[in-house]
Amino acid sequence: MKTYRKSQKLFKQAEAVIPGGVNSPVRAFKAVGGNPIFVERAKGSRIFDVDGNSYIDYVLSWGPLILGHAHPKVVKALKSATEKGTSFGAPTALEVELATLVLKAYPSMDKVRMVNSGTEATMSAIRVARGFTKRDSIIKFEGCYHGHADGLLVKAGSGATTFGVPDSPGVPKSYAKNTITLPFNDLNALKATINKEWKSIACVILEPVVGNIGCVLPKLGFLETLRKLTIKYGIVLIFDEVMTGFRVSYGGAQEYYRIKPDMTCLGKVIGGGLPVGAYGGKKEIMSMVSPEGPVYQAGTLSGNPLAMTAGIETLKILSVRGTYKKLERLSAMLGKGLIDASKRAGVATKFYRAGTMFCTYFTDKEVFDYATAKTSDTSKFSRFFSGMLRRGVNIAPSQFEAGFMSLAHTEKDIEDTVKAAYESLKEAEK
Ligand code: KE4
Repeated sequence: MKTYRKSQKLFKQAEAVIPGGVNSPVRAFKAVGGNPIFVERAKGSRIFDVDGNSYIDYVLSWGPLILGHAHPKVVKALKSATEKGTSFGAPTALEVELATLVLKAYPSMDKVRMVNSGTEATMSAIRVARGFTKRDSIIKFEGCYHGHADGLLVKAGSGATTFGVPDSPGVPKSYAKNTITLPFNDLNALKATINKEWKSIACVILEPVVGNIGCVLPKLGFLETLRKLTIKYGIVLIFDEVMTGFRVSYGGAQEYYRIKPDMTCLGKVIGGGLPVGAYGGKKEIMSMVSPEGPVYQAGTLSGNPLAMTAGIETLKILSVRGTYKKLERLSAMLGKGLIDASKRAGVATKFYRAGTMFCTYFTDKEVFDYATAKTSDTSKFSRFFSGMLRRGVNIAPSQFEAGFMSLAHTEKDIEDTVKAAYESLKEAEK
């Protein structure tokens, strides 16, 4: 029987010194109830909590650890990099090496700038798009999360094509009014909005596969039409591939769906578990970025040698022939097993997957946007989550998050996961 005494004690201490006891809200288990486990260490496909419990991990730090935790080659490279100094605030060859690897994988980009988080990447990309087009409005889609910059914490105003309203206290109405929020996969709303507002629209930003409401796939023709419309009206198309990058495929969703965006945001995997974000695009757009151009963006630790080292080692391993074939085989095996477990347990679920990211929704409806994702039975999901945790499987503590596969997961891990899922599904159904 698992005990969580040390985690519970630590959580009490954490709540006294950190807001909500965590440094990022989703970690607090608010969506599923109970207290978070505190992790002591991780290796391969597993994490180990401070009470000595171990879990097969499908959160993988919300995506970055696609090689699995503490990959020996990444650890070795980081150790030697640390001995040479941790940050210089001056250019290094490592930044050139990672930028070159990223541009090779994402040919839609001519140049890329390293930052320290996905939030910085999207915030900066939007600023550059506004500077390039001299327009102020942006379009985003309901349920897409692009980090916590003010102008992105916005929900749809009343009526699909009116400007947004703040989705968090502290965001001035004046910031939100430039953000139009539309339903994902809704081509009618998109066409109506762009036809009406194109003169003021600098960019459309989206997660090409929406990982922040679980795993929502673009409908056939949605991305293609979006690409055509944005070209027609001179609107910058930004693919936020912070999560889908190197996850949906090595070249991200843009490779998988064969769409060339004007700008791309990356993060997570390219840092190999260290803080990195990146934004890039066509040279005529990126030439706007200071000091080459007038749009200002900066960062003390941008491109720091440790994060670059972890990213380079990670991409080198990912670029080895056959890697994504193995990732696809493992991900497909898990998907098939989870779908089968739901059928055997007699629980209505919908499973979606794009490469190595996936989600099981507790609904019998097809999920293609925020509204349909919200038809999920979140209390049933919470019971499922607790059952999986008790059985040694760590999944995201929210129905509206994606799960992730790593190269370190084994067939035995997946068999054990499916077994735990079957038992947890039956339990959740009661
Ligand atoms: P960060 O600022 O958290 O590095 O990246 C923001 C971001 C931007 N774009 C996409 C598509 C993202 O998924 C994210 C962050 N993802 C969440 C997971 N849903 C991070 C987890 C968290 O907030 O703790």
